[in-house]
Amino acid sequence: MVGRGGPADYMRGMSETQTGAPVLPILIHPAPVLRRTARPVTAADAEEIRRLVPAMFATMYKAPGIGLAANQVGSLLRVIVVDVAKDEPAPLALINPEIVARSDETATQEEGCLSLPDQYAEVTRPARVRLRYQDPEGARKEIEAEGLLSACLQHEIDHLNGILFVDHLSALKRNILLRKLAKAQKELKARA
Ligand code: K1U
Ligand code: ZN
Repeated sequence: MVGRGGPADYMRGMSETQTGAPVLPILIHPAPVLRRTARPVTAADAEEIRRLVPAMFATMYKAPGIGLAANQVGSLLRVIVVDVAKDEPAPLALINPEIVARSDETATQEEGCLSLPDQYAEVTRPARVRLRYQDPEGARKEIEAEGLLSACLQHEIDHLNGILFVDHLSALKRNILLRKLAKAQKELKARA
């Protein structure tokens, strides 16, 4: 059950001027907020959610990426957006997402992260997950996912708990990848 519709349906490929939603700066490792645990969204956050969700979609589509967690744009609310579709947009905004069931079977998928630019590695996770969440209007929903959507949802929920995909790798692989990232970021800054 993958929900369609909502405020981001029209956003893929559109500029900030066209959508009215700002593209936010994406925080790069080792930004401390990427290691913080996000807090549950409550009714008191409704106004902030109305602003944040369209901005997260605009930011994800512009990157481009297939997912984004609120920590990555500096917000500590439990909000993620995903769209793994190749052709027609299939945007999904999940508020307070919770994994309520995981398959014993695992699957290995190459993952990247907008907060660790140009770094990729194979990550093994449960192949299928069932999630409970609220949509941006506060309606309770459930979704079952497999394949890339399953990996992406698990990756984004990890972000809300301060976990990065490199934490699923061996210490050796993680250190190699993080050193490569630090070197690339240093070179970028030197050129700026
Ligand atoms: O959370 C993030 O940093 C977004 C990340 C999500 C993700 C990718 C792969 C597996 C699991 C989770 C990305 O979107 S990285 C960029 C990316 O994968 C991509 C970009 C353009 C086209 C297709 C994919
Ligand atoms: Zn990520």
